[in-house]
Amino acid sequence: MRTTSPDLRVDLCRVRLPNPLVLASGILGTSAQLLERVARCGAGAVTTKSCGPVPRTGHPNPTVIDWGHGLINAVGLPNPGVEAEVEIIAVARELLAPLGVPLIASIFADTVAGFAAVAERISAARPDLIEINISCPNVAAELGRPFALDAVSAAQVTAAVRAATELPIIVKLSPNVTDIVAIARAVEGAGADAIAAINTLGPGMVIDVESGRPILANRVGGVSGPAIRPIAVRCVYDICTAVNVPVVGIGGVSCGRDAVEMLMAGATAVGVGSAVYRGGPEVFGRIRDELAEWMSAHGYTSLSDFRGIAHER
Ligand code: RRO
Repeated sequence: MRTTSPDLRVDLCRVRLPNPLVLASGILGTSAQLLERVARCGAGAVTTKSCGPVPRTGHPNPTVIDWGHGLINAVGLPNPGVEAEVEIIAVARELLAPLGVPLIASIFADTVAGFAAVAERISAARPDLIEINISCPNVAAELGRPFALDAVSAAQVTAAVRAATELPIIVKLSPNVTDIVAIARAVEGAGADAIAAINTLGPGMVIDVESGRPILANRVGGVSGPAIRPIAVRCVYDICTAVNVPVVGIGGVSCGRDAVEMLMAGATAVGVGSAVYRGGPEVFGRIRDELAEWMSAHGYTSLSDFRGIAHER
């Protein structure tokens, strides 16, 4: 008997994704051609590396290491600045359109007004969605405390960006807080169309025991990969109980089973980041196929058949 393959399509803020797997910001999102490559490998949407008002070099090397159970990074927001990013997005749009893979432009700034200005400028390049990165853990010394660490400032940034663009906005939250639900509620109230959770955990530190020195030049960095997945799943689960906007679940997803878990926690889409660093962009096709196989084996024909079922009692 022939069985039809499950329908992996999903709508995120009225933007259609061919499957729920999203390239997380910060991995391979630095050029239009890399974004296209990831899309061709099977991603359902791709996110650019976060871009700010002016060019930044980022931190000195080493900036990323694989510590055995995931990554630790202090890349330090290197980016070409919003004017150059507009050009990258314009080319990426052309390359991605025939593939039907939407583009998410990730932005940051060090002030509320800066976020609004970058959002307004980036909107002219017409990405499908804008991700507001208020949660980078690696630049507090230069840019100040992340806005994601308290509900009032997270809401201020969200409201300012809301007023600056008509594009759908996704606010990326930090796990490094005592009450992520309060922050999720605040950004929803301020006009977020979706929430991405989570950014990296920490900061953490890895020391080279032969030299006795921290390995990252920045000494500390954000921890990602399989070790943080249970924290990400808990954050997504808790946020989904509290808000009505869709959630992009990010954190340690590296196989179809992990994507299923995020969806069961209530995520509408699933970010993949560190797994791409280890396995290359081909991980998207693998995770997508594993997700489809799992659904077939369990008799599910669409993602909504099991999204959020971990909440059922
Ligand atoms: O560039 C970085 O160091 C960085 C960013 Br913008 C972020 O959002 N999360 C992270 O772990 N690293």
